[in-house]
Amino acid sequence: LYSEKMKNKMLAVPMNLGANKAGIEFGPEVLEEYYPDTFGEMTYIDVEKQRENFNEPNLKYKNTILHTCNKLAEATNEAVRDGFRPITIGGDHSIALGSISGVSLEKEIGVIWIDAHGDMNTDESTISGNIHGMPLAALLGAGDRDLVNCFYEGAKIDPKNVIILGARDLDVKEREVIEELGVKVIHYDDVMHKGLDHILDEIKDYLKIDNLHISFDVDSIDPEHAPGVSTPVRLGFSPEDMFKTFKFLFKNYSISSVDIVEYNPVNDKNGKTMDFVNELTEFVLNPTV
Ligand code: HAR
Ligand code: MN
Ligand code: MN
Ligand code: MN
Repeated sequence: LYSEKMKNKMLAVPMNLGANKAGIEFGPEVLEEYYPDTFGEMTYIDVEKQRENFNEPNLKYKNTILHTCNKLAEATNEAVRDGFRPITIGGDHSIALGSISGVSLEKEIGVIWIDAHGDMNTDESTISGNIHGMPLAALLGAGDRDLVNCFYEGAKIDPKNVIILGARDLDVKEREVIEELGVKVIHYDDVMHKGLDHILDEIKDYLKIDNLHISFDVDSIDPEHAPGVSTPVRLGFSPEDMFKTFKFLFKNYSISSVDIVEYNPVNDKNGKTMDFVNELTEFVLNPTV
């Protein structure tokens, strides 16, 4: 069951509005240009600009982001119904609101959110107003009603089936949201102190669900190895650690769907982030466990 081969459906979302910073929108096309064998078959979700409400400075570009997430949700939903594993290439992390909503309508899923950040802000706790800091909270039913009701009404996932892995930059009020909802966080500190093997055992003991969505933010990796992101945070996983983690996840869970987000080619150095994203995507497309 767990290492079962699935057909993949590659989706690309060239959007930066959730990060409100230039560069991330070029991710998919740069990957496609340099690695056509891996990224040549992506279906692009267009980002159609919607009229925005500038009285909502805590929800920047909400309407366009929601419009895009709804289209993405339709695409991941259809992929799952047709027996495919949707792989979404971002784009900023707000798109996970769409990818996960589409999958969760078809099957009950857990989520492992691999990120330097928690993405657990609401429109009330946010400092930046950037929606890429909010998708996980919205998926759990917290925050702005329109975000929470993306694709279909209400929460999409249960906090007991969620782990944030590798956090090392959480906002003060964001921590309160995490606590209120009861989401398990494995801080990067814990990974350093306990070692990755111990952490993987901990994940296995905690996440008792068959179907798992992996939402992978490239900024979870140490910026020494992956500088091509919009919001780098010092320290973080090595590429080797991440391959080990992905192997573990594919071995122990039925991976319903994957996001790979926040790659920003403008900040990359010698293409090393791009090379890493390519290698990781190759593994996801053809996992060997
Ligand atoms: N927590 C900060 C905020 O809400 C920074 C969020 C940065 N998010 C990402 N995605 N890069 O993880 O604005
Ligand atoms: Mn439209
Ligand atoms: Mn993120
Ligand atoms: Mn992040």
